[in-house]
Amino acid sequence: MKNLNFKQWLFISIAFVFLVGSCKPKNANNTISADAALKTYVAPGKYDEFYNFVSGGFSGQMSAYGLPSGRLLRVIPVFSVDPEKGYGFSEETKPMLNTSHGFVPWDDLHHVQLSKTNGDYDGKWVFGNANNTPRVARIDLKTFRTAEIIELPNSAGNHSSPFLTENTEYVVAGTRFSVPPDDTNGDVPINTYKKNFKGTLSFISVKKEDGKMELAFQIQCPGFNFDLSRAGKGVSHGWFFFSCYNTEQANTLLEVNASQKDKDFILAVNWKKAEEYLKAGKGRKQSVRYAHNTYNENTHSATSEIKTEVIVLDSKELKDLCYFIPCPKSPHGCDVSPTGEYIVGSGKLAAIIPVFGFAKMLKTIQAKDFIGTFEGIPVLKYESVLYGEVKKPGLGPLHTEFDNKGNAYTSFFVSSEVVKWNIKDLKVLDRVPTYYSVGHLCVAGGDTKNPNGKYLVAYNKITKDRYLPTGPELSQSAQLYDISGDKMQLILDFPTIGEPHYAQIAPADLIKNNSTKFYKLDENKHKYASIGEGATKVVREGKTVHVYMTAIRSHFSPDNIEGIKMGDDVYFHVTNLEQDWDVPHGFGIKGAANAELLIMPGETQTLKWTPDRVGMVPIYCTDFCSALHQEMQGYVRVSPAGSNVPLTFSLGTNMPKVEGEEKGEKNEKNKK
Ligand code: K7E
Ligand code: CUA
Repeated sequence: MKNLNFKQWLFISIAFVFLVGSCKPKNANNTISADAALKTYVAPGKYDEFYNFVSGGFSGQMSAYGLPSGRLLRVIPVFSVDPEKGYGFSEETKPMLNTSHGFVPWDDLHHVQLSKTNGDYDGKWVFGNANNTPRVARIDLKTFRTAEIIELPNSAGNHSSPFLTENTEYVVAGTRFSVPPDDTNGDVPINTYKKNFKGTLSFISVKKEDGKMELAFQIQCPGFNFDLSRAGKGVSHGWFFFSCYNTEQANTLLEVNASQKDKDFILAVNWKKAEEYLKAGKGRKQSVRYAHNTYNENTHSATSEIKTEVIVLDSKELKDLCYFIPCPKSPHGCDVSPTGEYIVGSGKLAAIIPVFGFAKMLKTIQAKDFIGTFEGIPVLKYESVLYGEVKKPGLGPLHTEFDNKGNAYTSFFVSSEVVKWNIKDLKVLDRVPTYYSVGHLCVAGGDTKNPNGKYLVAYNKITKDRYLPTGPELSQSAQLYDISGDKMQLILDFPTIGEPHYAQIAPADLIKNNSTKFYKLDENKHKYASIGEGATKVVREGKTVHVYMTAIRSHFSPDNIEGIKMGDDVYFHVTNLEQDWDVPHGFGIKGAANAELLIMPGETQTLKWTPDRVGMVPIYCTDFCSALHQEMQGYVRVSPAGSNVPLTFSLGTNMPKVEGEEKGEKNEKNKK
């Protein structure tokens, strides 16, 4: 079959929408065989075999599921505020969402990447990208918490991210939108795209010991849309591959104008060469502004730093750094086989899947077998780099992953299926429908050097008729397939949070035993921590009041506070004194323009509250922590601005007056 032109493609797409709209695939309800339930059944009290880390899309978060059960284990707040956990609401976590634009409470997380050593998952961290305000986050798998977020200058729409090299040397991030560089005047006509807009690839280095990220360098490229990327591995270690679309460089109606060319590009980047250029001082120092936010587990606080410089390498001037491989047609996924020998391009509008050979690419470069240059970058001859094409695979290929038996699995959005094919002979071996319109898929260990195989999950964009109706918006969903045999077998549907894009599956054994159980109180270096109830107090500094508070089953200390006045800003610094697994206490205060705190054992978190009226304000623990959880409460008295009610605080001593006792109020701090 020849490549479809745009009109043909449009016709097929429309025909498809009609089909899906009017009838569902045959046997949609009968595709589950009788043994599926056994294959996904994880008995109560038993652990799943795998963790599945799933992007939350427009929820901005990441979630962790157990496989094969499909049970949701945790939603990890990353780029969006989460009132459930106080993320982005507590004073300690607000700096995590700081950017050069100020506090940004939301983002769009598309891709997850587990850290790797020697090309296999090492269970230390999982990275996620922010697609809106370009950022990369690192989540610590000891705590399942976001530990670091770095913003990316010269970027807009951080889509081809956060893909990483086989030893997590770098996390890369290619900009989806090309834009005028940050140090130029961006106030230019939009139709000067070709002249003024640039694409930027960011290389973030990751420190082996603690995962600390630094923006090592950027490569300035022609103004395209960079879509996805993968690092080379094994034989191709040292290279990175990025899919590019809109090589037409259109700035309007991309739907049509960026679908003109028969072939777009995969950009091959020699990052070892980039390191040489960097060492040789070939980079240009550019003034920029970006935030770098880090969470410190000892102070239980995040800090945000604005950085002002980045080193940029120019792809036009620096030879042997970048090469273009022509790829049909508007490529989306760009995936590298376990050995690193093959690079699979997936043209959204293509009717074949091109598979490129890494060795052939090197030969083509050596022989200077170019068909020209694009903005100074050599364009390699398609036929010379091509290993072969998968013929008639399906419609709208998006993403490919690999198993441990030499097979590849590609998702097809338009024809709504997963297709299994052999990497060596490129023969299609099996196909199964998805319900419906699959985006990403993932295989257990599917982007490593040694995939686990066994399971494949398809992440679907449309779930019409798969679940009970829930109003106009239906859940997005995942479908689990057993791929251990010759034929793929659908064994489970499970709904997901937000919109799942990419996900990864790692063996539970890699991660589960490293889990932090609680924070040690004697390592708590929070400035406002109260280590023990004896350390609790309330301190006024002008119009700011600091409440040093503790929580332990089942009371706060103090739980009676008087002398707060209108015009005060009150900071409740709550330290959870528990030293046991899974005993959080919560903290809520009536009328606070804020969320609760959810404080883990040994941790201190701060809720800022500005009283808005005179009167009595209750506080309470929001997490059912003991039989007397409902008793875990207290009162804060708010008086008028000029009032002379003294600042007092107590626990257990502020009892009603007995008749005959001296007049006047008396509050005493409870000394323990
Ligand atoms: Cu959903 Cu990776 Cu943003 Cu493809 S992307 S589907
Ligand atoms: Cu502490 Cu409920």
